[in-house]
Amino acid sequence: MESLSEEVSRHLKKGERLLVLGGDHSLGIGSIHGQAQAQPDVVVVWVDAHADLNTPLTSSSGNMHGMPLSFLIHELAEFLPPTPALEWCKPCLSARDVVYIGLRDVDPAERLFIEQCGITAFSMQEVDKFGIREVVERALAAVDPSGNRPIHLSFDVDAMDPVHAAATGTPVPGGLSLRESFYLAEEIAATGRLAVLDIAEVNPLLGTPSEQKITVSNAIDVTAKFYGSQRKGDVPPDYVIPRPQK
Ligand SMILES: [Mn+2]
Repeated sequence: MESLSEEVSRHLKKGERLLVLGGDHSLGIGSIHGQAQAQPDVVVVWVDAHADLNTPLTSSSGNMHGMPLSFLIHELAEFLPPTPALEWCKPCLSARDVVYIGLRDVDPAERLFIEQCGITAFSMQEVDKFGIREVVERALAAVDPSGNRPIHLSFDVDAMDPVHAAATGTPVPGGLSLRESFYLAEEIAATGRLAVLDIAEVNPLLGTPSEQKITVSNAIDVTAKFYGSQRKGDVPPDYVIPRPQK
């Protein structure tokens, strides 16, 4: 995790953009920490069914993949016990630099942290209420009203409905449709400020062969949208329409 942080930081300092493939969502610790070292003004859009905001003390499962953001947000530092494996990781985000989209399975402590620290959160309830267009607009306005900060987009495939992404460790019904996921990705791409993208929790060992295929294929398609592929059609820069010979 520490080496991931160093790698992300090193590549960003060279002016590169990064795609970090998971693996479980604890990769967000290294990925975001690394970006914050290179780009201290980073904002984080966390797209997930889960808030991943438990501390080792509030987690009922003890799974590190349910905790990554708790190690990164200053406001939670007082709730964290010493964690030997993560001694290198110092909080690097303010609660107001983080926004959630897609939540629908949030533990009590996580809900309280969200409320008390003032993290902007759009659960599936808000997606239903406002529509994905307004949610994306509000989410970006919340963390980056002036529209000039580098974006870290952390995409857990379980944000999508299990119909579209069943091959994942903790699927939760009632998630983002494929079209909502595409729209979100297209809008983030359109900002031109996506510096690091995490794609987490694709697990091709889970589910039926058909579910595995669908999950991987959808994860690839959503990833392409984050990098500028559009549903209205793409034209490669060197493409020329063939004409008949005269
Ligand atoms: Mn999740």
